[in-house]
Order: sequence, then structure tokens, then C-alpha cells
Amino acid sequence: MFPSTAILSLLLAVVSSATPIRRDSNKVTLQFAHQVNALCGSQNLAEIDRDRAIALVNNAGGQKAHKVSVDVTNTAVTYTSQVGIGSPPTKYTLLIDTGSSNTWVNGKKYVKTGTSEKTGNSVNVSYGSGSFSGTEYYDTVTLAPELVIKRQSIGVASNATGFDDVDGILGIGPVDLTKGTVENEHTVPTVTDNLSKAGTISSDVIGIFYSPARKEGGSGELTWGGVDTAKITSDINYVPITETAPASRFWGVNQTITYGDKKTIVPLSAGIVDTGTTLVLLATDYFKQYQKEVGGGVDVATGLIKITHAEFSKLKNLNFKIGKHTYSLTPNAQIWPRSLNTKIGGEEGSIYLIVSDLGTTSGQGLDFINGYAFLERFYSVYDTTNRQVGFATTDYTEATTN
Ligand SMILES: *[C@@H]1O[C@H](CO)[C@@H](O)[C@H](O)[C@H]1NC(C)=O
Ligand SMILES: *[C@@H]1O[C@H](CO)[C@@H](O)[C@H](O)[C@H]1NC(C)=O
Ligand SMILES: *[C@@H]1O[C@H](CO)[C@@H](O)[C@H](O)[C@H]1NC(C)=O
Ligand SMILES: CC(=O)N[C@H]1CO[C@H](CO)[C@@H](O)[C@@H]1O
Repeated sequence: MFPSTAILSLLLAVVSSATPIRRDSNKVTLQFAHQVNALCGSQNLAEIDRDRAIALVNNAGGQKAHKVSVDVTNTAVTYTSQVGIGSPPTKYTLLIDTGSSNTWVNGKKYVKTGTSEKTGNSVNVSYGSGSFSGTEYYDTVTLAPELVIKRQSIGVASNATGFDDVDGILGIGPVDLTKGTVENEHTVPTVTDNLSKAGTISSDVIGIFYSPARKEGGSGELTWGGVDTAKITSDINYVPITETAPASRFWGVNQTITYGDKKTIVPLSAGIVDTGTTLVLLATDYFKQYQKEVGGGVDVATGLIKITHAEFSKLKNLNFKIGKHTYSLTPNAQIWPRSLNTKIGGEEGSIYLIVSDLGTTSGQGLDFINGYAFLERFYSVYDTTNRQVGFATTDYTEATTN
């Protein structure tokens, strides 16, 4: 079932405890721990991210509107949560994905209870190399004791490929990505939409915080209904979701990127913020600009730019201007955590950069992806109600953890 390269290239699996740690004014924060596994497949980290990016671009635009892409299991950083479905709830291990929006479970594992209502509508979603098809049910979904959703539309998969290690997906992308996925329905409300409609959370917003990946694991947390102010060290600055397709279908933003004092690497372009991508990906021509500035060459084993210590000492900030604000990745934030070099097929003590090639040239309407390497330095907020994305600094913005 699972394409073998995909199984082998699963790099960082995130095992969750999903315990709510805080609740105030209609928001709930769930904390996750992550565990680092070695990458030992035939694809390197850069190729895995590139595959996801290509699937996003290909599937998000055009006729196959319901093929919303993204291979959520085949990525370097994956978060899962224990989600209860039914009453009494059965716990399922679901992948948390901001790049897709349907929630579904494997039909072989699904335990029906008194709250399970079959609508009979068929559901189909394609995710790059994986896909599922099945039947829609309404059921009670329990994300945490305080986060219970009655009559949530879920898919019960009769056929799923590419998801052997998990029981399904918790899709927290924008609701538009559900268009055309369920028979007889235009779009189906996501779990976040329903939590907000029911008043369980005061706004249709998710806040995501990560601490940088390191040898002993790291942590991440997802706040439903608002922002965990304990985790941010600045105001949140919001920008509207970009109007440029296909980035506009995701958590897409307009952005320019400069290197050092003024060198433009990425002129004003549309791209996306994505928790399912590990690196920062730039359209090939932009990536080449970056490489020209930083030196080094693309390493065969990891697929990442490898630079010398002398080149590292000259590395300058990479500045992401989003709206009126600039978010800088320091030199340390531009390198792969050195303690994890061997996990991605790299050499101990070498220096690899986290900015990589998107695999397509610019002008596609999705010319960059700010993945985990960016999101572990800045808190991100996904606001469905106001169609905007926000960012703030954290204690890790300028940390030298890598
Ligand atoms: C399951 O899906 C795969 C890929 O779409 C397809 O090739 C296969 O025939 C399906 N199997 C069943 C039993 O429907
Ligand atoms: C989903 O796939 C099934 C066959 O597997 C098909 O009968 C059905 O029409 C499809 N539904 C949608 C919404 O595309
Ligand atoms: C984003 O940039 C495009 C041009 O690249 C522009 O048309 C659009 O108005 C900008 N703003 C938003 C919110 O999309
Ligand atoms: C609590 C709540 O608003 N539940 C709604 C979730 O979405 C479905 C449609 O998919 C509605 O029927 C439920 O009422």
C-alpha cells in the first residue's frame, strides 16, 4: 500500500501527548512532543519537500479542484494528535495538517457508536502520493476534554494509500480545500469552523508554536480559538491571505525576501506557510540567487546547500518582509540543526542550509514555502474568519540552537 520510498523516508515522526495545558477565554492549548527518527530512504530531505511542493502546485489549481494534494506522512516534521471519535470516544492517531482540510479515519479502525450518523455521501481526497476514498459520517470528535465537536463531518476511509503509520488526518487548512471532496456538498466545515460556530472557541483561529528540533526532540503546541500569549515576544502582525492563485487556496501570503542589507532574493511574490514542509523552499531562480550570495554547493547526500565554516561566519540575515513587517532568519536559523546532521544523511560537524529549491521556476503563483524551519522561529496564526495569517517573534527567534 504505502509506497516504499515514502515509508523509508519518513524522518521525524512526532508522537503526541495532546494534553491540554491551558484554557482561558475560550481558547485551548494542546501541547505536543516530537521525536526524531533517522532518514534512511532513497529520497533525501530536499527531495521529500520538493515532492510535496510539486504536488501542492499541481493539484491545487485547475480542473481537479478537489485534489488538494500534500503527502502529509512523507515529510520530515509531522505532528500527530490522539483524537477521540464517537461516544464513548475511541482514540485515533491523526496527523495534523495545515495543507489539507478534511478529517478522516481508516474504516478498518472506525468504531461506530450511538453518535455515528452515516450520510452516505462519498468522500475522496488526493494528497500527492497518498489518497483516500470512503463515506461521510457525522460523529462527535473530541480533541480535548474542552474541545468536543458534535456532528462533525468526517470521512470513513474504505480505501487509503500512503498512510500506514497513522489512523487518518486532522485537516486544519482553509475550508475551501474541502471543495468537491464530498458528494452533494459544496464545502464541509472543518473542525475549527465547527468549534467556532458552536461557540466552543471564541474565534475561528489557530495559533501554532514550535520550539526548534533538536536531538532530544522538541515541542510544539496548537492553540484553538486564539493565540498563546505566553509564547510570543511581540505583537502579532496580520496580513490578508494572498489573492494570487494557487497560493490563495492555502495559508498563502505575499512576501519579499532580501539577503543582508539589501540584496533582493525574492521580489514580491505569493507563496504559502505550511507546517507540512520542513525547509524554506524558493522557486529555482530565487534559490539560485540565494546560493550565489551564500556560496557552497548542493550536497548530494542531503540535497541541501553545504557551506564551509568560513562561509558560515560570513552568513547574513535572510529577511522575510510580509506586509509591513520583516522577519529575519539569523545565520543560525538558516542552518540545519548540527546535532541532527547524521539523521538526514549528512556529516557530523558540517554545515547545511535549510533554504532549498522548490523545483519550479518563479511566476507560478506559489513561489515559496515557509515551512517548519521558518515556523520554529516565528509563532504563526491562521485566522479563517478574517482570512488572514499572522506572525510574531518567540524566545527562539534569535536562539542559536542549531
Ligand atoms: C484504492 O485506491 C487505489 C489508488 O487510488 C486504487 O488503485 C485501488 O484500486 C483502490 N482499491 C479499492 C479496493 O478500491
Ligand atoms: C469518489 O470515488 C468513488 C469511487 O471510488 C466515486 O464513485 C465517487 O463518485 C467519488 N466521489 C466524488 C465526490 O468524487
Ligand atoms: C499580492 O501581490 C499581488 C501581485 O503580486 C497583488 O495583486 C495583490 O493585491 C497583493 N496582495 C494580496 C493581499 O494579494
Ligand atoms: C456544532 C456544529 O456546529 N456542528 C455542525 C458541524 O458541521 C455540520 C455540517 O458538516 C453541521 O451539520 C453541524 O451542525
